[in-house]
Amino acid sequence: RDARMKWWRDARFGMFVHWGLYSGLAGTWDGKPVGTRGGMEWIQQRVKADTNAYAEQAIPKFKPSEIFAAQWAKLAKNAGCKYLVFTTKHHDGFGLHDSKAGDFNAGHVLNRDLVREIVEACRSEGLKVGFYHSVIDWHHDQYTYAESKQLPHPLKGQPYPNGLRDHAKYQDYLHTQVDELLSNYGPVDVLWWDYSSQDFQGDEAWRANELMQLARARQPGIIMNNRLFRTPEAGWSGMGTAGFIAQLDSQYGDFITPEQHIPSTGMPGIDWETCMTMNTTWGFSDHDDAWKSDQTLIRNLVDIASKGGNYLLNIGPKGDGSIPQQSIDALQSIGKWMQINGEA
Ligand code: JFZ
Repeated sequence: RDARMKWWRDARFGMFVHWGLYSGLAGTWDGKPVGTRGGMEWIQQRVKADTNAYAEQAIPKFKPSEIFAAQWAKLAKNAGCKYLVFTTKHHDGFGLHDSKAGDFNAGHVLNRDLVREIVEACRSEGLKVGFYHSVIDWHHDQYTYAESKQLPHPLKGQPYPNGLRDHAKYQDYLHTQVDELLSNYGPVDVLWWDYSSQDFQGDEAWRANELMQLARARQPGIIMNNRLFRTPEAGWSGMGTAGFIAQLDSQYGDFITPEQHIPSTGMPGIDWETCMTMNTTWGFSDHDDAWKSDQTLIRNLVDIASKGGNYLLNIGPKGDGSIPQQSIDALQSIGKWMQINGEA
């Protein structure tokens, strides 16, 4: 484990990217702002849309340019990031790759493999590359959500449209897509799982042990975060960052991922990476103007690095893949600071 963690322990700074169908909606539904704060990658849940209504509004607004991936990778590189983790699939279930297992993905909808485009762009800038992958899926018609035990879902509590569901079918689909992602794109450095709930987690929810074994078999050097399980041993205790405890049995992942939160004393002996937004949303919103200052972002980086953690700083590109100007400016400022003060 030390061998596979080495590059990551030295990295200190990575770019997180939330980008998918929600990005084109930009926090607007039926022509109206859904709010000005909070995660707009959850817009489907916020407006309680079923997957068809969601896809109908979102797909026409998701129009990746030809050069978006090169732009991300260059910005990350110049900011001093050593790795880039992006959403291969978020909770809405829309995949960025070209999957043989289903048709709700960029391959079928746009005739493009956006995962390949992003991986190639990262490689050509010398960045390590990570796949965020949501085990929650609001699209798949066998994903089970109605019982109280289940994770958030826009239609939670309502009867299933198709009668009873068979969650095992969803698990098979999840495993197949993870297999595709780890088999068809060369080396993948990080698998960033998201996420289990207290009541619905691990083996019961995702056949998680098998999933982790699959990942290690396909990618012997891969490292994974701790969100596929949710137990004290996996470094969780309760919902939210306040409940994070500095404990991780490595069978549950290689590193801990507190969110929007820097443990005050670090976590001695534990590998940790805090992920943060630059405003208050992960996915792009036209309505969130709560941008953090350059000074705050740089202080976070210094604070985290001094406590032995990694900073995974998020951008939420727009539907065409372009990066909000505020994020470009901030990352360029960080890059200048890194040139003067960072290690090579
Ligand atoms: C999850 C996602 O729901 C969110 O959209 C974003 O992708 C973020 C990086 O990850 O958010 C979570 C997941 C788990 C907790 C909090 C936020 N948790 O249990 O503390």
